[in-house]
Amino acid sequence: MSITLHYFDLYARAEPIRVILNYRGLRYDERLYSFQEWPSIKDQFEFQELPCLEIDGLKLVQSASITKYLCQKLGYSFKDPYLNYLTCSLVDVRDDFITKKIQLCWHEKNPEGWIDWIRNDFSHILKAIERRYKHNGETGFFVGNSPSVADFVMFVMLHDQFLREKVSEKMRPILESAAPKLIEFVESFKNSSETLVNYLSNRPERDF
Ligand SMILES: N[C@@H](CCC(=O)N[C@@H](CS)C(=O)NCC(=O)O)C(=O)O
Repeated sequence: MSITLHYFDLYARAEPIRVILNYRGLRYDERLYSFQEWPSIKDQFEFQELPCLEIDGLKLVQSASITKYLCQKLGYSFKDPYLNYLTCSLVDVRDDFITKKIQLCWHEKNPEGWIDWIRNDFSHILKAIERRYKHNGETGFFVGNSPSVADFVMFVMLHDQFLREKVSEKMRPILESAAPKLIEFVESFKNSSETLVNYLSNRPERDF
């Protein structure tokens, strides 16, 4: 299966896609565009935005839909409408989160405002996410007993924003005080895939 991910040199909206592919140990190529060259190539993509994933002879766009497509294709999904809703609603939570981060950190260049927003406005969402995790019985997964798109997007959001080495000194205490069970989830999910652990130790360090 030939797979190519088109994006910029960022984690941002592409990282859940990379994490799913690596969790499963799938090989893929990446085309990372510079912001200088982007205007001359954006017409090649349906909504003139990235990420785009080429797979199965298709050019898929819209990051949340790409993650759901991949999970369905790889067997990380549920047929039951309610279980499916439980997974997709967490995809929406992560989408809101990354959209807010892009607005504050990228467009408004206000990283301190971003941290304040997490402390003051996002803590109650972290608590609600933790309640979901506990309600599922702390199985190591957010829904049922197997990986789903909910785990991939929550893993990326929690690991990259709060726990990875570069940010953990400042950010880990916020998560520890609001929703400590989510730290256990991140550790357990990471260690459930050797190829994911490998990817995380070898991926380029990116600020965003
Ligand atoms: N809803 C879209 C948003 C995509 C989006 O805004 N992508 C940004 C990068 S994160 C982009 O392509 N910016 C370049 C542009 O709009 O010209 C998604 O989730 O894929």
